[in-house]
Amino acid sequence: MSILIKNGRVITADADYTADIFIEGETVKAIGMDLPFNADEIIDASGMLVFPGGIDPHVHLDMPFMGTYSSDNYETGTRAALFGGTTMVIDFILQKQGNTLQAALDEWRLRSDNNCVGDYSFHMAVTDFNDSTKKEIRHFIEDEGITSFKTFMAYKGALMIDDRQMVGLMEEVKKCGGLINVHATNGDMIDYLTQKHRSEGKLSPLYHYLSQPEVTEAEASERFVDMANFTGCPGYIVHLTCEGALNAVRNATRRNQHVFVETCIQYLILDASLYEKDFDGAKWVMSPPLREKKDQETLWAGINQGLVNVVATDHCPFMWEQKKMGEKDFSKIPNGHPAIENRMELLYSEGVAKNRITLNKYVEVACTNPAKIFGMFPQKGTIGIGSDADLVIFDPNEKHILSAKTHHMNVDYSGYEGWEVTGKVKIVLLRGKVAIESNECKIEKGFGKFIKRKKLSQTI
Ligand code: DUC
Ligand code: ZN
Ligand code: ZN
Repeated sequence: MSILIKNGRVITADADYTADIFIEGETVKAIGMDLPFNADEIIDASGMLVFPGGIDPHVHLDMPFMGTYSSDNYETGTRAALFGGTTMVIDFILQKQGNTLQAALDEWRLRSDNNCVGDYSFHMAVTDFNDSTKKEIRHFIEDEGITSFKTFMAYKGALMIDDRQMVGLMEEVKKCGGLINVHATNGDMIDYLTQKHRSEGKLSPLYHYLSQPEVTEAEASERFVDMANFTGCPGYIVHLTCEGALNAVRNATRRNQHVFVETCIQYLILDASLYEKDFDGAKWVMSPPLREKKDQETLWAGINQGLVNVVATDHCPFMWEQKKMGEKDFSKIPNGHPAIENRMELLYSEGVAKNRITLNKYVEVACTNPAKIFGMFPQKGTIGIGSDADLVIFDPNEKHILSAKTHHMNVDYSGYEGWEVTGKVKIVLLRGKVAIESNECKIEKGFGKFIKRKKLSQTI
């Protein structure tokens, strides 16, 4: 099967030109003006932008969490991702405390294998680092292609590890050529503030926000950066939200340390005033919480300064009925918000169309850097000869409205209901196959492939 995409404006992290793209099988075979190839299918991309497929390296599908499961499974979640121009996701496996990493991988595979529509990989969350976990790390990096290890400095009593475990894990991961991802917030402080608010009868979603002030994230980010510096282990801070935390990373650059930083689309465009809407605020109960307008400015600037490297989602949807588990107590609201389908269009509309970032920067943070940092470049994350033909054909001018009535995520509300966005994903190709066209998904569950990742480079 071959496809010729004609006359698109091809955008990569470092180039912008008009060309044809010839695809044969799963990969790009040629790029150039007026390519002289016959193809089984021709797509006219005149007036359109052509991006590499988006990569969202932070999603939680079908995940057991806070007494329930996130409501998108591997089929609905990866399909919704494709509708929004994201061709690959990296999901999280959670080790159960007292169990092995292998047991967790086996459990996650039962839910994910043969169920994905789009491509996927896993990070391994280490929630119990001990002598036997230590022996499993090399196998994951070298044999399973799972090269990044997630740690939680919060969720005390459930997922959190202490600094002793963190440093031990960092030493081992560094030795084996992997990377540590971290949820960097101070779990003890958050636990104290949460219990204090509950004992004072302060139970609305607003107190979720007030239990996780900026200092809890700034402090933990600084501690993480220091431990990464001490051990020499490559580090990646997930869902960084605020000025204080970014300053910790900025300070580390003064000693020539680089820590990778991810923010999520919601932290760039939503703010904490949404928690003032009584229980409706539960739609945006996530950890860390939304912050202030000044933090949004810091994060946009951080992208342009090269301090923020990736824009992901932390997609972790729950139906409204599930959110209502915390109607009488904010600490029981399942944490998370749906965005897997909206990330690429929102980032274009709020970032590129509003002149906050360039087109090249857009591709860099939404496609290329996730592929580079997580060991998939140049197979993924760019448009080049030999790369997987994961492509998004995008109309930069079409305006449309986001709504739960029209989205494909398995969740009955939208965090962006009624938002008008400029720019629309029109056609998506995944490994040379048309996956999305005319607002329809053309591929089935099982098409999505597990992508084994390489060891990580420490530079991007
Ligand atoms: N934060 C969330 O909001 N949901 C899932 C896990 C996390 O860290
Ligand atoms: Zn997290
Ligand atoms: Zn997460």
